[in-house]
Amino acid sequence: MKFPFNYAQGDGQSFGGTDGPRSTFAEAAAVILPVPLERTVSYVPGTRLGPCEILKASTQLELWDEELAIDVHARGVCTLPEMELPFPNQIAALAEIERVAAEIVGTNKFLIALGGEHSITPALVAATSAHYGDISILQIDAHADLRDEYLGDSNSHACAMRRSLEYATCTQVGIRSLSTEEAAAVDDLPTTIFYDVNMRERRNWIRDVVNTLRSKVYVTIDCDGLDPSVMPAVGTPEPGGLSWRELLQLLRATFREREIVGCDIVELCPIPGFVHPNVLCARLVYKLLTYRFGDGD
Ligand SMILES: [Mn+2]
Repeated sequence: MKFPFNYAQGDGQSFGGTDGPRSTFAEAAAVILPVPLERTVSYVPGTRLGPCEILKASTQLELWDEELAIDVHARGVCTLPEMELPFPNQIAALAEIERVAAEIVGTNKFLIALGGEHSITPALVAATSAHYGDISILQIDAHADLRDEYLGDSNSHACAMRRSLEYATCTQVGIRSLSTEEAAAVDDLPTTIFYDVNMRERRNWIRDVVNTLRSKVYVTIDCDGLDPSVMPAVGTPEPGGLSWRELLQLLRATFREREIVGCDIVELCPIPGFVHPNVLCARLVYKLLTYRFGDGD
């Protein structure tokens, strides 16, 4: 993809479809970037189809948000074409993602990236921290993703947060899968983990999560952080996890108390003919936009 984008209305799939108001890149307050990277998947493949299916599902959404009583599309939402990532290796692909993200974040627009596998997150965090300085990451995920290397690859999806910690501190929520080596390394890393097994024992766990975060926050949502009975379309499912309502409560509290400077939704692995997970992700994009622009902004 070249920058500046030659984005004319009618190109590509747009969030919310063609019925709602659409913005050019220059007009938009929020930019949706589809990043269909799939290189290091270790179990069920298909996450490269995630961005396309989320955008398709988004055409079925009403534009009105009843929770905050707002239609956030009026603030300007621009959907960029899917990134083309025909690179010979993962490092080159990630460099291109970081370059494009830096161009978007550099305009102070609110970036929502749609994966693709979780390995895209370090590139997005690198671009965001380069522009905004000290940031925290809020990660919702089943997996710690703190391996220094996985199957000989330090840029694997299983290393996504370990690489991201090179740019930001992290708070990890809903974690219920990590290796013995990761568990041993946690205390020496700049991360705070809220394990799914016991995080709800804290009286006000959502407030406790928010209190760990710096004033500027990047949010990365791995779909498998949700309960797989709510979100079955993931490549590496784990029992347990957040409910839809818990996820929204956590996000709304974080957006109210902190400045959210970028987000990604990753690891949707669409199941052919089974649309509810795609619709969930589309609604999640809409909620991120609504909480960013509709709640006391
Ligand atoms: Mn995960």
